[in-house]
Amino acid sequence: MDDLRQKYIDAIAGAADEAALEDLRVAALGKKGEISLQMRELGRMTPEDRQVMGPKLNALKDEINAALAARKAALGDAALEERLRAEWLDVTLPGRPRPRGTIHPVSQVTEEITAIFADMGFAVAEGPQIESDWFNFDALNIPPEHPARQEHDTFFMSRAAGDDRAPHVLRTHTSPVQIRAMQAQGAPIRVIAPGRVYRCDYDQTHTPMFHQVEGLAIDRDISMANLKWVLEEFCRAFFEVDGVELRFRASHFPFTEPSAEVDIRCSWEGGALKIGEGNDWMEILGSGMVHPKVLAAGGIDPDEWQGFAFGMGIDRLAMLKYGIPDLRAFFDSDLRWLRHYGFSALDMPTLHGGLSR
Ligand code: 2NM
Repeated sequence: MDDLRQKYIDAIAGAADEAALEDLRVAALGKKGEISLQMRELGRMTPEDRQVMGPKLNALKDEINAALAARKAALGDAALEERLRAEWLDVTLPGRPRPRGTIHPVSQVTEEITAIFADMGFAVAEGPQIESDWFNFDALNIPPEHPARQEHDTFFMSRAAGDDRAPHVLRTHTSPVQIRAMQAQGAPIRVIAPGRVYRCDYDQTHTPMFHQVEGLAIDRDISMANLKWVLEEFCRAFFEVDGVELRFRASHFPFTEPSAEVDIRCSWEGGALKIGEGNDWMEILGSGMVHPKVLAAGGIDPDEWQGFAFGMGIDRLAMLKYGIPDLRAFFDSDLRWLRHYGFSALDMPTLHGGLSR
């Protein structure tokens, strides 16, 4: 019995894995196991021998079961230790390098403007950058002989000789998008149209491609008062200043009547622009009540509906808000400029989060 005991205790202590342990359990305690066979012998013993051997065999069986369980636990611990050693990770190491691209100020400001107007119920409308001259001019009350048609420094699409399709241009403003939106949705309507526009002009303050956002709100009883409130709300939210003050100056656009240019109160002390204080005024946008002919071109009955429209330059708004001095650098694709003025890709503008954080 001592030999039997020693044999199994040693074998269990040396078992390399759970499978070896199971083999030992079967060899000792299985149906035909050595200890099981011995226990079956008990029946043939004298009562005196059985009294001695019975408890000894039971104790041996318990001891081997306990040794099996202990070895199994030890093997499990060793396996866990090995995994902990192999899968060790220094969580204080720097993270993976982030993508190094940044959001261009024009994209950031477009998102900010969109969030502000979305909050006031304006949807975003889009349209083609190559437009027929009807959508870009005629529909906006700019007939062929109108001087504004020359002032727009239009890029004309070239046409092969004999091509008699309608002349097309690179859109000089996003107003044609508003015409298309009116035609598609009818009244009432509330949309903004942000996007690229093109004019053949290049100097300190002009690039041949730039960005504009225009807004349009049409209903049965919309007035200049609604226009003023919407623009004040916009400026308050965009410049993140409570005390904005706007000044409406009578002006002229072919597509609005009456028309107003809008100035914002500001100061330029020490070369730094401050919005909402000081004694200077800076022009920031154009606006007015949509001309009846423009409503008609959009398929909307001017006897039943009226509304306001406005337009502003996104690039200039980005320069003003983020203190970017040179417009032309916007489109140079200079990585150092983009890293300096760009925004984090994960920092999306929201009204509740503060637009520019
Ligand atoms: C401006 C100024 C005034 C304008 C007009 C329209 C349309 F298509 F609805 F008639 N959209 N935007 C508008 C009005 C644009 O930009 C300086």
